[in-house]
Amino acid sequence: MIYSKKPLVGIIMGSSSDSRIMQGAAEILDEYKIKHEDQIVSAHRTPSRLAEYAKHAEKMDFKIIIAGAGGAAHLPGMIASHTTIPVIGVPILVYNDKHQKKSDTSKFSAFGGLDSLLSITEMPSGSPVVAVGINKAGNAGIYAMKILANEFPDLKKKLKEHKSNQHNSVMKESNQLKKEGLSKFAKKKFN
Ligand code: RP5
Repeated sequence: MIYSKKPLVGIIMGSSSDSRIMQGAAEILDEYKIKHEDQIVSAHRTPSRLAEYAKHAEKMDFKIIIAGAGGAAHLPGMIASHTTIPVIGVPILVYNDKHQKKSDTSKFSAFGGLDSLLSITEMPSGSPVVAVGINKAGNAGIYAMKILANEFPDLKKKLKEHKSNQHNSVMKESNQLKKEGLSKFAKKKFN
C-alpha cells in the first residue's frame, strides 16, 4: 500500500558525505512504501536555503522531517526553529573520505559523533528536537513510521508485524544456541 502519492517525510542532510549513513532512513521508509523527498541542506554553507527548505516542507505538508548532520550539527535545530513540523535528528559520526590524502584519523570527527549528538539533543528549552543514536538513521525511519501510524492504521499493523518478526528472529537464534551450545554457536557465528 502506498500511503500517499505525495512525500510524507522530508529527509535532509548537511552534506553529500552524510548520504552513506542517511540512506538507512530511506531504506526502511522504502521497505514500508512511505514516500520521502531527499535533499542536501547545509545550515552553514546554504543558510538562506535552510529557511527556504522549511517553507518548502510546510508547503509540501511533510508530516516529519528527518535531519542528519555531523560535527557541530545545527541543521536539525535550525530547521526546527523555522517550522512546527516535528524534526528527528540523526547525529552523524563524520567520516570524510573525499580528501584521499588525509590521514585516517582526520577523516573522523574529533569527538566520535558525541559532538553531533549533543548539538542535537542540547537544544535550549522551548525548541525541542528529538534524536536517535549516533549513525542510527534506520531508527529515525522507524520512529517516523510510528508517528505516521497515528494517521494510517495499516501502518500500525505493519509495525506490529515488524515487532513480531524481531521476536521470532531472537527465538530462532536462541533455540539454535540452546541446541548447539554456546561454543559451537559462537564459532559458527563469528568465524
Ligand atoms: C556537516 O559537516 C555535515 O553534516 C557533515 O556531516 C560534515 C562534513 O561535511 P563534508 O566536509 O563531508 O561536506 O555539516
